Amino acid sequence: MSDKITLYGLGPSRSFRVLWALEEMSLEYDYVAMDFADQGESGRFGPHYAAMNSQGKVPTLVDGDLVLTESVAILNYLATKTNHLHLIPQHDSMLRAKYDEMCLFIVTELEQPLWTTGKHKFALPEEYRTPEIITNTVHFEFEKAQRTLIKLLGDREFAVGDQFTMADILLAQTIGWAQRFNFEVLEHLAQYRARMCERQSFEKAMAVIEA
Ligand SMILES: N[C@@H](CCC(=O)N[C@@H](CS)C(=O)NCC(=O)O)C(=O)O
Repeated sequence: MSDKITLYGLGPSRSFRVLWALEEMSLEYDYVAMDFADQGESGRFGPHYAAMNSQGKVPTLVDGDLVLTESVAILNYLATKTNHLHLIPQHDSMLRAKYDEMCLFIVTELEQPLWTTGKHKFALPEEYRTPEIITNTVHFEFEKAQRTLIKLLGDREFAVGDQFTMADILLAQTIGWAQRFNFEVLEHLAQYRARMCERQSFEKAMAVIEA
């Protein structure tokens, strides 16, 4: 088994969070771009990939004997592994609580209308898709989540505390997802994302998915 980290991903999807993080940490890794159209043995439902990720989803990260499949768990693992970069608060329990609050808000509130849209546009089997939900409901929910997020962010430069953390990768990728799906993104959040995307690590991760 390779001692290099391997990331299985797909374009700007949630796996991009991990790709960006790997670039931020300057870790060596192999990137495997999944072909979701491949329904065969080497595809996402084939035995090799299914043994690592039983849902056939991305991201999957392999680091030695460790196989991890949830994007936030992967970000937190990598941040802990490279402790010296301070990409996750570890010793200040109040700051760590705010970090957890932000990350959980992003995945349980902000991301959900976006994922509902994805599910009802392409991810669910056709007979389970409900088109009405993605014309109205999701936009109402996303707007509400954005208003709360702006309160959580206050006038800070970063998602949590006073420095860049994995929460910024999570948040900037999620706002980018909303823009890709043509949701109306409030100016404060669009500006925040534009600032985060000025990082070299973002440019490098983009170059990987565009290669
Ligand atoms: N909670 C998981 C969600 C993973 C997920 O749903 N990934 C999407 C791409 S963003 C996927 O692979 N979808 C394929 C499917 O649902 O069949 C995470 O954050 O890693």
